[in-house]
Amino acid sequence: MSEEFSLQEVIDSFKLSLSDSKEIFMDQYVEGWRGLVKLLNSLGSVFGFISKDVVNKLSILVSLRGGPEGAHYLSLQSMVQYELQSGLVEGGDHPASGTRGVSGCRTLLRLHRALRWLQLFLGGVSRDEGTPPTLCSLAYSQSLSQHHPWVIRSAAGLAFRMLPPRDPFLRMLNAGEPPQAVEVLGGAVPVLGEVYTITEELYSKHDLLNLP
Ligand code: 1PX
Repeated sequence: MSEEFSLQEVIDSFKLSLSDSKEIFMDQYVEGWRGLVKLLNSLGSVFGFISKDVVNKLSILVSLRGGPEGAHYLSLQSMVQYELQSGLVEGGDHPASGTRGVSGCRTLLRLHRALRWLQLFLGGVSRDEGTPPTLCSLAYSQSLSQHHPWVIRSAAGLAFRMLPPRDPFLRMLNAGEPPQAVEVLGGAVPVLGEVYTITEELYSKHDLLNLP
């Protein structure tokens, strides 16, 4: 994977994360997020606190996947089953993989909620319903913000105002000129939507949507 952000690479990773039987593979899911971090990093230092949080969550998932229990973290479905059976969902210690007090399920839940934000935001941009700062803040208020305390909400609000206008934003996606980038974006939304819906159903079925 190149150092530069590519929207197509992100879409491909999330697409590849879906198996034929609609399981979601962890490695490709993390890869998709790694791609998004590249864009966050290129947006400037006001987005640093967001990127740091995502990187931190990805490294927890990568440690669990690379640890002795790694086989259980092959997919989101196998992770949920394993952590439920082992009493780890609320946050267990995994000394061998170096993670303590956190679970894969609660860590991934934070990214899952953010994926809803992304789906709403990119949907709005692709339909040209407003400028990136406006759409970003609208999508945030319809999703993630309910899970964040005031201090995070206000820092996020400040960062959103620093987002570039539509055309420069579309060019940052590295998916061609703005009209082509819009087309690629339109293709991204259903893929993110499918990953989101499958995860939402999985978490809801096991009553994991409010993990602390
Ligand atoms: C195709 C281009 C799309 C743009 C890509 C940008 C991807 C950004 C993804 C943002 C992910 C945010 C993850 C937040 C996870 C979270 O909720 N963490 C909080 C709770 O964690 P805890 O472990 O304590 O329970 C944590 O407190 C969060 C801190 C960071 C602030 C999160 C603000 C989220 C704003 C989302 C919008 C990002 C703006 C990007 C603009 C393009």
